[in-house]
Amino acid sequence: MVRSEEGPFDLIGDVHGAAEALRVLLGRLGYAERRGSYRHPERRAVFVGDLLDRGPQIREALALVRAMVEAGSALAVVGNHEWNAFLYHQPDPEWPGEYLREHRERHDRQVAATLDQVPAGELASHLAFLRQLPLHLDLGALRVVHACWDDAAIAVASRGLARHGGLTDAFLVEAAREGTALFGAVEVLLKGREMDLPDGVHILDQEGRRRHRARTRWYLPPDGLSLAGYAFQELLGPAAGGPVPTAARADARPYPPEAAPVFFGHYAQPPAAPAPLAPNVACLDSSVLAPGGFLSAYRWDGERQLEAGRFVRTESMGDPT
Ligand SMILES: [Mn+2]
Repeated sequence: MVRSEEGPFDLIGDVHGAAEALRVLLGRLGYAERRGSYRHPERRAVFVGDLLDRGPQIREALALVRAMVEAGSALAVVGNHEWNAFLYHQPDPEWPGEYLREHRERHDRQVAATLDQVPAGELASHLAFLRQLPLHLDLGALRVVHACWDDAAIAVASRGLARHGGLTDAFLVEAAREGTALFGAVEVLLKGREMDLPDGVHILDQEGRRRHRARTRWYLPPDGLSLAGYAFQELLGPAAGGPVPTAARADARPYPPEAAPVFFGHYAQPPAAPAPLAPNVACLDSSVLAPGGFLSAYRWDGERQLEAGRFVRTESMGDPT
């Protein structure tokens, strides 16, 4: 059969080592294991990144997705956890003995599950494979990025990839340096946009500490929205209903309603029935490892207006049994 760049595609959210959930999801989507990888007779999967870290079956998840990509039955983009892994394992040429991502306690904790579960040689092989994946996918009628679609960031990243010949060591060195254009571009694509919060409003981070920065709903125009409405995270404090700060409004580049549908992960959504965030915007990170969370996919057949009925999900896998 002829397979065009227009699909059909099944977009799959952040796996984070939940290989068992992934097998269930692929089964529901009609994929079956044949000749060493999951395949579908007519469709291809697209992974939005964050395959590793945190979960119980990271080794299996990496092998499964890699086999699909190598067999041509899936595409995938780099997530911030893959990116962090590249930098964590890459020696810093300017500081002998150091790495591009410093081996300090918080960073060690983020990669601990992956290092525990995946033998070093195997992980090195998987990281070399993952470094061949793109930072974004523009399939014409469909767009995929881990966190935030931003034309300016894509232009900078694409020039960097062309200049360095891909995600080479030299690319990583340049993009790891805060202050370079490449650093900023990779941050936006893989971690999204953030805003500074004014006094009287904060978020609680994963360690329960108050933070005065929050992720923005970058696809929305901020005019007329409250801070709480523009933030991707739950805002606390008396000023959460206040207006979006001027700096964040100036920084905004809302996703055009006439642009091709865009899919991303990254923003762990509270457990709820999956639905598009806007007619041409969908997030597929449904917190597979959290209590009540699940793994999500979207069955895309070329439509420009996304439909709630096309989401496919696992049961909640994160609940203690
Ligand atoms: Mn992420």
